[in-house]
Amino acid sequence: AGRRPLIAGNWKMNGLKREALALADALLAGAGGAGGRGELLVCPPATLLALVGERLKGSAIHLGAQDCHPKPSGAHTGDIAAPMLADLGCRFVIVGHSERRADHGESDALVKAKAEAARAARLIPILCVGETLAVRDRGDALAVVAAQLAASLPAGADGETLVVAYEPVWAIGTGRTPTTADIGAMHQALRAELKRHMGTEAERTRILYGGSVKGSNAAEILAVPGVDGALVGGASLKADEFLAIAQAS
Ligand code: G2H
Repeated sequence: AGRRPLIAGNWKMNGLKREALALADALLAGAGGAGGRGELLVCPPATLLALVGERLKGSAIHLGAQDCHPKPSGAHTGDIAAPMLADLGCRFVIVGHSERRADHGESDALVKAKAEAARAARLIPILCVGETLAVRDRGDALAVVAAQLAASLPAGADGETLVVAYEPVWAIGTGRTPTTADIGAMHQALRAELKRHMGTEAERTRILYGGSVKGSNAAEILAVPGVDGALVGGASLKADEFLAIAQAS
């Protein structure tokens, strides 16, 4: 329904200043000629946001962060608040990535609070959901992921102020991807769940796929009905791979 694809690079905990600038420069050099309909976004680690943000300023490549705290400020040593990210020029912030849910025990309730904090700071949360292999093998993936979405959805969001990312945990960094039929079925289930909460705004909300997306499988994945872009980890660290994914959008 006219949703512009979003191709988002999640750099995770990778990169020092030099290589980050080299990657940003290579993306800037290639982005113009890359083709594809997609909007481009990179999410460097927090330490690189200011530097990469400066370099990308005025370009068509958006800046995003990988996490935020649910509170706008306060005594939370080591954490980073959403207004601080907005202040650096971020437009987006990933929340609820499975690595944070696993490494830091983040619950749906916390993820929801983070997504609401992001929206309050005028950032667009990229809300990640996805099932484990055990859940997939049990045949419960659609129901479990829809419930996860319902429990972590920020209040009041519309299609412009929310992005959802479906990332099956067993496909992350493993080189394994679900079948296109499974991806399509999940995206359909997630949009139906969004409809229950957001009504017609669900049709305007982008739902990305993430998990081992690379240049060679991007066209097939991005062609699945209901897939409105990709959240790319490993392949986003190589400019030519990321640009190839953008080209396929
Ligand atoms: C899933 C994805 C990016 P990768 O975590 O969020 O990573 O593309 O390396 O599987």
